[in-house]
Amino acid sequence: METSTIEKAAVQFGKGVPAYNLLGNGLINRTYKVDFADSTSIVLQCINQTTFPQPENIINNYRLIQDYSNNNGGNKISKLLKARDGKYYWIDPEENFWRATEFIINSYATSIPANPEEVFSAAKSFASFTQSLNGLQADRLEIIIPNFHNLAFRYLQFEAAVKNAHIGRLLKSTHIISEVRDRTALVDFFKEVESNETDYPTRVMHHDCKINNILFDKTTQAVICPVDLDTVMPGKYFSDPGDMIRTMACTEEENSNSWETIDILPVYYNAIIDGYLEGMGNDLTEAEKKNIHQSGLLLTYMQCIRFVTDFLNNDIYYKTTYPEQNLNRALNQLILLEKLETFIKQL
Ligand code: GN1
Ligand code: MG
Repeated sequence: METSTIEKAAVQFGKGVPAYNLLGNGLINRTYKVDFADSTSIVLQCINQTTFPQPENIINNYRLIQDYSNNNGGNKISKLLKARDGKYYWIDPEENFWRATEFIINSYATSIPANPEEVFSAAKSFASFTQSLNGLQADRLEIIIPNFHNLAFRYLQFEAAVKNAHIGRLLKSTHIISEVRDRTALVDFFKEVESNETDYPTRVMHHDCKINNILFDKTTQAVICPVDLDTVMPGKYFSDPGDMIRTMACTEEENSNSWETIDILPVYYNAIIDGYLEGMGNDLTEAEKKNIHQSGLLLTYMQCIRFVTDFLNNDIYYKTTYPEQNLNRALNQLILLEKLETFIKQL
């Protein structure tokens, strides 16, 4: 994206000359940290409208959560900023959708947890985000991406991609395809969760609980708050602990091709479960507590499916930096899933 475009967007949300840097390593949106001459800083984001066809829904949900938290002494989130025209977003002449939040000073995010304490407090923070919103009816939130964590739907997308794939891509994916097909019991479990509102109530879930979506305080290393609230919407219990297990309890991140060293870190795994259960307090049902260990399986399986589906579909969804990256990501997630299955059996 051109410098002038980013600068034009930045000045909508702050005063003076902006300097910016790319922030984080998201696979969908473009995010920048912008520093203004008056030493204020913001997080500026250009929303990918292929993934988010109605970006104003992100704003609606953000405002609903922000207002609810402010009025009910809820958890802190970084403040959504108004553009010069008074709206909470700005559309540039090329129809790009921009929005901004305050940059919380003295904060940092990390891609790799430094210790189990960090993992525990991240898990507790994501849980208490959901817990503190339990008085907000989940159905008041917009469905940002329909069927986002609907495993049955993702499975159908996968089978459709297999059917339509180019032969070259299909041949490269055969091992992953057959391993995915061997595990449809997870899809059945998902269907049970989806259809049973009593045991598995719909809650406000974050839906992208990676460690780099938590801000920590540079001085105290304490958690400040979760960020990247674009996919906050109604969901089921497994999404957030599942994504944490997938991304924090592993020795290698999802882009790693070090197949031999992909494994589960038991201490981090336990820190996630303990932190999540503590943060949710008594809100989890008996069925959710009993099936908490299914969450990592569901999300790792789903992410494997989503990556291989995108590879079979010619890489139309996730950003890639080399030709077979989505295939490698899928293999990474499959290996992690196998390790997770073995690990869970001995719990
Ligand atoms: C996407 O863009 P990012 O990294 O925040 C994706 C998540 C996946 C993740 C895999 C809207 O998140 O669901 O888990 O990539 N977000 C969307 O790294 O599809
Ligand atoms: Mg995200």
